[in-house]
Amino acid sequence: MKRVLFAALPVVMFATVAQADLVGKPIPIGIAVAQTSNVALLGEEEVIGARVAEKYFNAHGGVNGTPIKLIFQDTGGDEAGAINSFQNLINRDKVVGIVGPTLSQQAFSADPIADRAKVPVIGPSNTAKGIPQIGEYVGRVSAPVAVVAPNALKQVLKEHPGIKKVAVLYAQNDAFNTSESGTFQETVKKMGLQIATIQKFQTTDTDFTTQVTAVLGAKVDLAIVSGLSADGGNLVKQLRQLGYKGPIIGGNGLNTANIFPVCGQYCEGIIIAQAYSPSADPKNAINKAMVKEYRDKYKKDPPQFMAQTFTAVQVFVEALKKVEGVNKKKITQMDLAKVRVDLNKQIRTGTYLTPIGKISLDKEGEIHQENFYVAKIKMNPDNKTGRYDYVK
Ligand code: 1QQ
Repeated sequence: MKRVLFAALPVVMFATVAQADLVGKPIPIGIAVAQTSNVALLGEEEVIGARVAEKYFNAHGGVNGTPIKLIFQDTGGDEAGAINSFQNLINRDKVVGIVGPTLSQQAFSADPIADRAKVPVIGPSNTAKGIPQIGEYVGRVSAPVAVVAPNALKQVLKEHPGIKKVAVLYAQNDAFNTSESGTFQETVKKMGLQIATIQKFQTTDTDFTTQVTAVLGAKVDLAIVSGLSADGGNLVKQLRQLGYKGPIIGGNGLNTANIFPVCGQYCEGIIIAQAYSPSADPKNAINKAMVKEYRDKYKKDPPQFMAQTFTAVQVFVEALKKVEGVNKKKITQMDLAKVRVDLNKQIRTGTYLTPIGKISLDKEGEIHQENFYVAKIKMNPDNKTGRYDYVK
């Protein structure tokens, strides 16, 4: 008799503690992106995307009537910051899932922690090869470089059919840039072009004289830069200042208006592939609503990282609804560990009509997306502001 009682006790206690995590509160979703450091140039737009999504979905009933609450953790730009943020969100804030981190470089360190804790992660901007393969609980809404980056090359060749020799430059201390440059190099070769020089740098570099001198010496017709915002912007600037006149393709790390003050007038004409276009589909109602909200506040079109982060929150909200449907129970009455496991499953079922178009996540957590675009930077006469003109 005694034995039975002792055996039953911990089970009862566990159930009570676990249920108290969610009961009576809005549903907590973690947002772990870079709000400080150089990487904040990229992460800033993700914070906005998340905030706009929270407002939008709560105004539309949240999760079958229960509001969501986003819990923000600043990861900074490095791995330690991302790990710390993930641990806080998982253990202290008891979130149902995490949107983040900003960089693939951070994801390779932080995502395994969520994976081990069985907490679903949706990467809003992790585009390196191998992200969904980190683990069962890791997915992304940011299409991989392998499908996005080649679009920029195709567009440039259309505009400059005479291109033969190419310079490839990349930040070798960053997982995404290494991955993206690999894709660029493969695509260049596949298109029958010649890689005349490969130049490496660090995301912390500010002086690119050595690399630029090599590019000029190689007499190339095209330069392809894979860097994060600040280093990439400075590299483009120095390429132009030292006399490079050909077209420049920038990678996803240059895909933010926050580089405009870095390269100034020299940003003009940089060509960047896009996984989002604000005006691609006039019938896309959720995109229209998101664009309107953003335009009203910021007086310009929303950028890709903003739209992707909105999309990540949307996937969580819709999958949470499906979890309630399957369990015939409110999320707030369910055990947190079960919510996390079921949520991860539901994320990978069905399709989502999002601002970036119709998408789905496969079993592995990889995004399947229908359309990609290419934009060219057009600077304003003040040389500090500008826009992304869609050319495809
Ligand atoms: C990655 C990226 C960055 C440019 C995101 C901001 O694509 O790290 O995967």
